[in-house]
Amino acid sequence: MNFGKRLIRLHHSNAILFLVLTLTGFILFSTTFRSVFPAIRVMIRDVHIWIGVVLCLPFLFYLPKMVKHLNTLKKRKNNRINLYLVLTILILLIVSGFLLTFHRDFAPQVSTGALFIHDFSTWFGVPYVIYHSITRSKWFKKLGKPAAPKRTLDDPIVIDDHNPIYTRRSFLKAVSASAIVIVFLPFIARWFRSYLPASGGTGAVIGEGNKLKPLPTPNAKSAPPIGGGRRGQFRYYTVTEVPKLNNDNFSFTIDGLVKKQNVYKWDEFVKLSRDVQVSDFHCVTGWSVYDITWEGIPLKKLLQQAGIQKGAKYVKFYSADGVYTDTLSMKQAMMDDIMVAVLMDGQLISQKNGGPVRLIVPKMYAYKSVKWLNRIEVISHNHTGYWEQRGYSKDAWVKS
Ligand SMILES: Nc1nc2c(c(=O)[nH]1)N[C@H]1C(S)=C(S)[C@@H](COP(=O)(O)O)O[C@H]1N2
Ligand SMILES: [Mo]
Repeated sequence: MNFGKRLIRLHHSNAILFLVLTLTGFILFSTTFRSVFPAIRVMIRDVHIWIGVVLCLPFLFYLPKMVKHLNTLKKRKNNRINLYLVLTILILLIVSGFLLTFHRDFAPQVSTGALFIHDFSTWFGVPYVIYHSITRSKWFKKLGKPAAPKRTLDDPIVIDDHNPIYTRRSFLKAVSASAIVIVFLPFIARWFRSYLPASGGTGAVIGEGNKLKPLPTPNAKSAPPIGGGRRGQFRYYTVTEVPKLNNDNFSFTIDGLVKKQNVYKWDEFVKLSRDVQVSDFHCVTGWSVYDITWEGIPLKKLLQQAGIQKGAKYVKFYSADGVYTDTLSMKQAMMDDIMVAVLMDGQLISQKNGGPVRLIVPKMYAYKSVKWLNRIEVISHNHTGYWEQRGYSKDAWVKS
């Protein structure tokens, strides 16, 4: 088989792989899909990674032939630009994909950067590849005809049907490019906005769909936040509908193997004395938020006040969503920086962020940090949390 034919074959197999990568990538990225196939989420991630690896192989075979290929493109500037673009996108995706796969072995800053590059090259690469495959297809080439008859240098330049200012092909190219840009622009804009600093954080108390009274008065260390305000953006995750909490349906229970069981209503709960701490927040999918000032009740304090009974080995956390749970060993639960948090950067934690009350376990990946926390149960036997049941590692420690 000659080089050209092999290149075309390579294109077809790569196009299919790229399509599957785009689909699995979209499922992994989308926050709405978290509740759709939670059981196969880890499998989708592994498929995504392995297809990425498979896509590297033809690329490696191609590299030694690249010089030869470039020579055939000497007179075709557009094709050369296309080649460089595609190779740049591929290299960015492969390197950042590699770093994301093994991000637990690196500092969180590495995955923050890798995730940005992976998203960035996807948001620009996918529309570009779609454009490329449309405008290079036989179907499109047929549409683009008839081409103008070749002019010789002596002919006067006449603009007519055969020689329009824009050929039909370039007109169609412009149309497809604009259509693709129009479809993708809102997504790209939304993704890009998530990296801009949050607006409107002026110390006002926000709760969105949650309606709770009285509102907690922030500690002096919270407003203004001693951490200086968080850096980075949360991706709001939920595996259920977002629960709406108000004075009637809010309760906070501490029970199980404790000496004093307790069920707090909101007005009692806001009276508990709170501490302030600054910590970072890491999701195992690669994003982080840094220097968040949390105000809440240290878990250790709550447990000590309740009094631990003999035989108590684990602490189980429940969410008001009725589905999500996680556990810590008693020793882990006694770490000083675990917090039952009520305020973030001086504001009531918003509904989609897990408010009014969420758990914060700074030293572990955030799947431990149960949102809409409404019950703490001290137990004797281990319980496997929501995401651990679905393939997440039982070891959630973030490497420091
Ligand atoms: N109840 C509940 N808590 C949850 C989750 C969830 O889906 N439901 N997702 C976890 C995961 S994987 C992460 S990364 C963080 C996300 O917190 P955020 O939505 O406030 O960014 O919440 C954790 N706690
Ligand atoms: Mo996460």
